[in-house]
Amino acid sequence: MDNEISTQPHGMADVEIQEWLESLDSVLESSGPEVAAEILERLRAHATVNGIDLPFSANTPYANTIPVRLQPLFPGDQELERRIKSLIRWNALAMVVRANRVEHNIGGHISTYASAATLYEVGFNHFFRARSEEFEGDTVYFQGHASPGMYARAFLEGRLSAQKLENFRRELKPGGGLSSYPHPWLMPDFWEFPTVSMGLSPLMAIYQARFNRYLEDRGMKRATDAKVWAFLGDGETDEPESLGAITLASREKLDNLIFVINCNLQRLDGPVRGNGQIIQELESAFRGARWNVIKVLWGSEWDPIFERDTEGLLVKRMGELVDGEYQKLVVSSGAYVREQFFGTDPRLLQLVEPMSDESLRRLRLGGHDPRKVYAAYKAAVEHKGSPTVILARTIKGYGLGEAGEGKNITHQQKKLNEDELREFRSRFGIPLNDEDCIEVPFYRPAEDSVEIQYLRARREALGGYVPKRSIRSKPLVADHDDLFKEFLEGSDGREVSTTMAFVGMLRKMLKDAEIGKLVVPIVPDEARTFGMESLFRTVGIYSSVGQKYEPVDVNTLLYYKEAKDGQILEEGITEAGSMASFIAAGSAYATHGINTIPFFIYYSMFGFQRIADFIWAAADMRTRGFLLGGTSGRTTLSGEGLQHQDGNSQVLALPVPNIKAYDPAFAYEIAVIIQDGIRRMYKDGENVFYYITVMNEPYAMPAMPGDVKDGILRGMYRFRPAANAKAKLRAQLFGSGAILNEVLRAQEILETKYGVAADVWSVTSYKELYNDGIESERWNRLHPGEKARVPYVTKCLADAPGVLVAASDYLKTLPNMISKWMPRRLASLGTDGFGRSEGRASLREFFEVDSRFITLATLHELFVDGKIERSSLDKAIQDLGIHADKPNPVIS
Ligand SMILES: Cc1ncc(C[n+]2csc(CCOP(=O)(O)OP(=O)(O)O)c2C)c(N)n1
Ligand SMILES: [Mg+2]
Repeated sequence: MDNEISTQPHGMADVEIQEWLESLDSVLESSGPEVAAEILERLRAHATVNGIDLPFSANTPYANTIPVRLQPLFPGDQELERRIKSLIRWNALAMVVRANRVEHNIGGHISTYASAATLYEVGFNHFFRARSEEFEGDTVYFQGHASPGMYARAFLEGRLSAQKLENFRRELKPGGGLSSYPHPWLMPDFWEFPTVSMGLSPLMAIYQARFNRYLEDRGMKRATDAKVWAFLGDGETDEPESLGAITLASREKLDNLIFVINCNLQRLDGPVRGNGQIIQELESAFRGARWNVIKVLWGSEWDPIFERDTEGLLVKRMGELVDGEYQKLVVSSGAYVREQFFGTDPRLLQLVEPMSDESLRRLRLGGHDPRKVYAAYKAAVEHKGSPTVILARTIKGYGLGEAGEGKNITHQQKKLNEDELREFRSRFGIPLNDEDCIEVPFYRPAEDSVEIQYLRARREALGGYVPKRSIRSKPLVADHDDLFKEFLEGSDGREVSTTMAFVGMLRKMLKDAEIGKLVVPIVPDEARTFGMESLFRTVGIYSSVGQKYEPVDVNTLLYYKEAKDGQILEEGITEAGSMASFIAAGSAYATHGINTIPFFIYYSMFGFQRIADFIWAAADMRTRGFLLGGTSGRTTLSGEGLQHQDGNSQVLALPVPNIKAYDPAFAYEIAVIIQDGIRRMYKDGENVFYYITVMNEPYAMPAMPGDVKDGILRGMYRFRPAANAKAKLRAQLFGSGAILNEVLRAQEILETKYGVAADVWSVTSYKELYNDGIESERWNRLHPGEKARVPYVTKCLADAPGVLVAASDYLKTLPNMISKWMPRRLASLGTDGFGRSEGRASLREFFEVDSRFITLATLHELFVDGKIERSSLDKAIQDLGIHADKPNPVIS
């Protein structure tokens, strides 16, 4: 053992190593770190050339990145800041404990904030700049489970009343309460970013920082040194989204982005990496991705020990322990630390010989030391050329003592017994006596106390309070009638798809005087699929470095043009990243006071199905804009098969309360929906956004049949009435999207072959019809004495005779969910089941949604009603060429 330490492998004596180290030290001193780094780099190259195989390691030793000699002076009043932080700790704990006393299991988290308090307080007192008229402000993504700490601070700041704190997690109490986590939907004046679904906020933060640059490069906002800060849990980094876009951040040189990862080494159930070191793992991932990595592992108390350690034994020892051991060590007695940590080597023991057990116990971790955290933040905000991640070591449940400090149960600790409360009170010096403290009252010192004065002064110096959400954009003014008029007139027999029609509108919008600049087209490597490549040339693809190469297709009309002021966000194959851009652009009306209007067009199957949680977050954030599900329709997208053919997304859009989902069939329907959407979102400021499915089947676009705008927007209108309204056999047929054409063909077959006169309705939105239906029901239930409201669908069909048949390219549940407000039984056709890589006609036959099946369904309904004979039905089945024993598409 001794031997191993005093001489290195291959017999190199310590003294030799010492000489090398000393010469490096002298270079450092005389010429500075850049020259030292250059020498090391040259040495490495030299070694490689000479056949020395140096294993790749992106890791640095298990030590602070910023050495003491480069540590700046702490500019604040450390003692006062500690007292303020203690008060916030207390009030955060009080919120959770009180809430759970009133109602068992209401929940809340103490230990996340307890571990991160210093990380936040240094930010609040010295870094986070508020948004103001003059300055856009920093953008901060707070870790969701730390929200009690944010509320407790806002309480001290005088922004939230004790009453509000009392109603933590009880928004429905009189006077309102505070939402469990950051939800702009629930607290629109306070929270900006929903972060609690883990993994979303790191990705959103990266694209937010990138979008800020996009706005600057396009001349839409002034370039500033505003930062995007994202606070994450170390456990959270296991979500694939968390690290999924870190190379984008470095590629784009986003030095306006700072991640702070609170490395308490624990998640909910236990250690993040009991058998490894999460900090080293993250360091290598981020360094490998070329981020600036700053480790804040050890507090100032360790500095003199490091100084005494001239042989590097301490750092070596620190690198040996796995996180499971550290978790125990940091909450153990000084004697235990001495024995277990330093006891492995007499020379290590010697280092701490002069220290008492008590001072060993008090050795703090870096993330609990404001001086170390300040140094890291300062280095991060001053760093140029790449994003920074700060890996800060902390203890989960810091200060909870026996109640949970560092314990595996700590994440869910919500109750403290009397002794534990007194202990916490004493540890943080809260001026409450033994009796009062067990009531866990909220505590705010007097307005003129030094604490409140200091806290207010700090925030004033930083421009105001954070977090705070406000709408800073001015509403649009134009009505854009001219812009959309041409699309109401039909395509003159020319066959176009609704996707092409939409792209035509987009092209026109991009040229519009008021909204042209505001439009943000977003595509995940699918522009050609949607026929958008002409936009490459006209508005350019955004690239922060312009185009450093001559594109291979430069001689063609539609070449791949990248430009610094390019308008298209061509995100590559990342629906999640594109959605994060959509969110940044769609919330810029609040974040930046700019009404950017995102149009994110993607393969519809990879939207709601793949990134629904981002869409949910967008909804929570009151994001505005248009999602376009392209190549949609289970049978309309031919050839692509099971994974691509989307018959689901219109159903998956149902749960998102503020998304308007439309399945339009014709260009004029899309024009009406988009024009009205821009009005609602950007003129009237409504907190809705849009999902529109568009298809790739070409057909002639009709002109709008009269003024049916209201019907289009409300979800249905009669598109083509029956030719002979007086016929004996009557039907009402409902079609949507591309399937409307099948319905129109069925209308003809029914009329010419079977003497059935059918009206055809275009159902543009089952979701709108459903919401209207449930709202009418609810109103009637709550107002029994008043005139009953009639659902829109009921009104439409009040005088509509005959049997009812609906067909769409989505699940049958869509028409079924509104059938109860129809005057009679409804037969629904839809595309439940797995798709096939087949042609359109075969797919529509397989899923039983083509004109023949619509005809059959209508005749069958007439038969059930006793209007036609069984023999006629049998004959029709034969004439239509339908095989009764064909496979069942739902399960085959
Ligand atoms: C997507 C998602 N999955 C699971 C959870 C439930 N959850 C909440 S906190 C937590 C543990 C958090 O650990 P970490 O990220 O290390 O944060 P810490 O509280 O330790 O700072 C889990 C699993 C969640 N909020 N989001
Ligand atoms: Mg953790």
